[in-house]
Amino acid sequence: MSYEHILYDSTEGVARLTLNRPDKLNAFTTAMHAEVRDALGRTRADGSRVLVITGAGRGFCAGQDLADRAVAPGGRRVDLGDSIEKNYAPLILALRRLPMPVIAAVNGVAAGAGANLALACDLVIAAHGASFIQAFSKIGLLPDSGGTWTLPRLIGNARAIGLAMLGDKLSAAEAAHWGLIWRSVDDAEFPAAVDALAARLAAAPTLALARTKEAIYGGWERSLEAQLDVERDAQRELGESEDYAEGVAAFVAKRTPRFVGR
Ligand code: LHQ
Repeated sequence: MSYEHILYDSTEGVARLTLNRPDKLNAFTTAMHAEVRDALGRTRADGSRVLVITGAGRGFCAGQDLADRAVAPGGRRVDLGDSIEKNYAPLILALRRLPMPVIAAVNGVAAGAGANLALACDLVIAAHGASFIQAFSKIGLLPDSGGTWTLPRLIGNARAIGLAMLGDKLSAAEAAHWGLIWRSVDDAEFPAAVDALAARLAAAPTLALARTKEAIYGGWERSLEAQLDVERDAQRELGESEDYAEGVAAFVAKRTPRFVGR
């Protein structure tokens, strides 16, 4: 499949998916969803060990393209649930299930489903000039793409409800201060900071990171007792991995480990 609305490449273990409709602040159309789905399907086969999602131009993603025929009412009834079922929900679940870390490199405004796409990623790094807007209430909708699940878990009900009901812009710095995202960095340092983070994760023990994200996200649904069992089982598996053997050997030899991701 060739891409019209995104860019995708993978080099040295780093897959980079760029939403590429800059004139529309990279708002999602049905066609763009199909391309993103296809690209996500490539990441494992092409040997990627980390995925970076970012936006072309001055925005990260303005959420659903409100002019797309699939969702624009214009006097007719539209089934928004259909678009969520076919496009947004599978996208969010695919990111959570990807057995590698996913970085949202938020270069500019992230609004509506664009904000919640970023928040579904494992690490969110944003440029100071970027912002997050739960734009849904402005058009009579509720936060989707996992927003009602993710927001309270990250920042608590009080702030989640404030953001969701008011739809105000939250700066990247404030988002980092609230614990909504991992880090906010100076605009000038942003590209290098993203590259450094991606390179570091691409050289990390990928299988251990995959089990870490599974355990942390899944833990919200479990008791402590059940979670301890999950940790035991995962540790048993990881204890047999090449990366564990390498990690211990490198520690004992006082050298830098060379992880292969298995
Ligand atoms: C856009 C969009 C956009 C189309 C900017 N669509 N063109 C799920 C399932 C089904 C249906 C419904 O929704 C969902 C999930 C959702 O995501 S709902 C929420 C959808 N998103 C929004 O409501 C955000 C709408 N955008 C904005 O509020 C502003 O554009 C923000 C605050 C993001 C940025 O404002 P500015 O920096 O002032 O830029 P702008 O408004 O001038 O936008 C630049 C261009 O991008 C402009 O096009 P034009 O041809 O006039 O230059 C906008 O129309 C276009 N654009 N967002 N979502």
